[in-house]
Amino acid sequence: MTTTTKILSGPLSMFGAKVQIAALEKGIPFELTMVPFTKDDAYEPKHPDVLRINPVKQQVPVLIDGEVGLFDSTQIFEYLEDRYPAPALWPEGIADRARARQLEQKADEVFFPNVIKLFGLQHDMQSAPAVAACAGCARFYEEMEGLLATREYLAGPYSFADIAFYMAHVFADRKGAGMTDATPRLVAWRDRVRDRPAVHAVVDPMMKFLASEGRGVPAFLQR
Ligand SMILES: N[C@@H](CCC(=O)N[C@@H](CS)C(=O)NCC(=O)O)C(=O)O
Repeated sequence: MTTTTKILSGPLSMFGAKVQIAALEKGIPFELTMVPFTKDDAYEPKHPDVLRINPVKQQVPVLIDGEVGLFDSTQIFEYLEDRYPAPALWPEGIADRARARQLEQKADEVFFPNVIKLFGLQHDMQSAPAVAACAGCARFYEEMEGLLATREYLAGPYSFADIAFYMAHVFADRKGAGMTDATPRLVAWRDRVRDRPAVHAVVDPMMKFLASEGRGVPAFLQR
């Protein structure tokens, strides 16, 4: 018996978008459920599948594939790569894979925490913590610019690391810490990733949702 793969995400979930993009890149048919999302950006009421599979954190994304139920976008990436190896989204070779995984983790855990700080500082972007968070993003952009001196994508071939950092930086841009002309290779990378059909298929509806609510859409995503 074949079962349908299910992904639970949210209309503005950057972690959910990572998983959706990866599944599309791998050509995995899936059923998408957008969990309830209130006007004040709360994920309420919690979807029963989210409560069942992620009872403590109660967060999306959640993936259900037959007997497997998982939460956390990075954990889901690992499962998708094992379960659907082609096309590969980790590079070949132990060292390159380790570097790619580290980059994916840094996008979520080193870069994105700056963006989370900016969420609460939009009213005072001149404050010391907001300036520090923007500087943290700029430093990270410089580091990624350095990597792109010798390769087209962050870890060599297009990978989960690109998906993670692309989505994180879309939210950074929304919150006032987008990339600039100071990192031209990174800007070109951004446009290459943006133009992938799987990325469009996920990010376009997200931007439409933002626009429908009168919220800002990053300039590089306005058409
Ligand atoms: N580390 C998790 C983070 C997931 C996360 O922060 N999800 C947010 C949406 S982007 C969420 O569900 N928030 C609702 C809540 O915390 O109640 C991942 O990579 O999936």
